Amino acid sequence: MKRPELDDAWRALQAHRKSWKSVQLRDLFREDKKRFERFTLRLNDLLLDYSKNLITPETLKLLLRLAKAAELKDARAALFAGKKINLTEGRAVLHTALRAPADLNLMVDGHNVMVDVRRVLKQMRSFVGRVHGRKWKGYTGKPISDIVNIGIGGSDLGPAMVCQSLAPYAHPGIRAHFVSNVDPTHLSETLKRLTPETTLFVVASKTFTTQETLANAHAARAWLLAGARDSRAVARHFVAVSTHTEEVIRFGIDPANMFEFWDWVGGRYSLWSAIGLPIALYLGMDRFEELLAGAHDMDEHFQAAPLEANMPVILALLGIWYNNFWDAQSYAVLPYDQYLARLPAYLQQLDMESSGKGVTRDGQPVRVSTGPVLFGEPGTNGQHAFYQLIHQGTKLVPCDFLVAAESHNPLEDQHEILLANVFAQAEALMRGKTRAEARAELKAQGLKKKEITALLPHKVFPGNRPSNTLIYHRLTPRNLGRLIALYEHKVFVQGVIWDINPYDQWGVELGKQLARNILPELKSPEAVHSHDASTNGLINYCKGLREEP
Ligand code: G6Q
Repeated sequence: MKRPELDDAWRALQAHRKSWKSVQLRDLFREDKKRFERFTLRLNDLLLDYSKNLITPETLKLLLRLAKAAELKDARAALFAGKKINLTEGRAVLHTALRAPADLNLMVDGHNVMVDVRRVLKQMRSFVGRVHGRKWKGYTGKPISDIVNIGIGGSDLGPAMVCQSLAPYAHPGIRAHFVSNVDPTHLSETLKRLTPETTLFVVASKTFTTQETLANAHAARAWLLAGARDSRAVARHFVAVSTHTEEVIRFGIDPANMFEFWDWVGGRYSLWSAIGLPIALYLGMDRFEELLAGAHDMDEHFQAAPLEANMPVILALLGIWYNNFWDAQSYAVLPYDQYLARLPAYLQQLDMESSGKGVTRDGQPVRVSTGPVLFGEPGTNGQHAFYQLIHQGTKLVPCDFLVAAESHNPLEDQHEILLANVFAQAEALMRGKTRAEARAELKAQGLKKKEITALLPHKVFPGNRPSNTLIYHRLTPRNLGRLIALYEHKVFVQGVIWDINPYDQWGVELGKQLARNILPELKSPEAVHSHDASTNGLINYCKGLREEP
């Protein structure tokens, strides 16, 4: 930390943390009848209840002091203005421009990037219209029924998660599939269910050099041509989304069928760009634009709301409180919404690739702990699996619960059962169960004194386990846009306070480099000796197995 005021704010929080030794959340709720009103925020129908956190007004005051000392407002202004805040790649970070109102102008390197944004949105709308209007036809003249997005990481997780989340809004007659893994099983199992004449491939790659994506795209083209037996079919069945026209041409896709985006859109922040084409194809362009509008709602809130009433800022500061002052190593995202089943995987990339950094923006080793391990599963499934550790384990796992007040699929009282469970989990984590409460229960069950003594320690819940609850009316495109942007800005705020660059990902490079060396070794018949004993041993053992019948 360079700035003394930041050190002071940090030390004040360390001192404050010590005062938390004997505080119980259930007591804070009893003492402050306004705790819910005090610690909730709303944006339209989206409500964030953060009252079940290990905080008092004083905690928040000190956390906000930290945000101010980190000059958060200036950093936020630089983000939205298109300053090159991705220092290691020399790039602006402008996913917010992709969802900005149509009349905005935003200059980067002397060029109004909004002209490009509007052009590509128009191109997407026209293309989606042709596909939905059954005017875009496959090589036998049949309309398209299946979209297969071939991409990985940022070129897969966002659109895949959004399509799954918004399935109730799907355009009739269009199915969306996502192939990311280089494991040939992923593509093969997907194609088994499809027929070439009605399938459209969207090859999505910012660089268009990603090994996995190109391997899958080449295999998909061979599958198409095995059916079509005419290379002209490629133009009817392949479109590309990329920043690299030359690479798209090299692959053999007509640049007329290319949807462009730009280096100022980071991979894991790209679903708002043409990378969202499969979303637009699956849901329709109007729904895609509602998603953008939702994200823009959150952008406006993030820019305009005072820090103490600012959802992304509050979520970020709470994360910092546990990560840096309670030594929490992980963080659980628990959607009580089957449509959001892929949200934890999506947020895993957003958060862990952005915040998993060990050096500061100017290249010094960080002095504080950075991003936590994020995990999660939809409720109620997780309750029957890993929640035990969250309730009674030795680790503090802050949780975010997400739930819609209304289901898209009302079925008897099942949604009410779901709601009862999400509220109960947050309550149970907060309240816990004291020794006295547990003892009274066991007594009421008629257990003998000796049995009670033996069982009692197992029946106690320590409580004081923090959680946020995000609740919204229905999971609409607009609400989903708001939620995703909320987490994007949370990651940004934490990056400012930790003084790291959330927009690069050099940590994924080494494995890629080494895989490039190993591939030819695997293909050659010779035994391999160029690595450490373990890597040599594994490669040679694997080669031996592959020679067996
Ligand atoms: C995301 C990362 C990474 C990237 C993939 C795919 O922020 O940069 O997940 O999206 O490696 O890259 P391409 O889009 O270039 O194929």
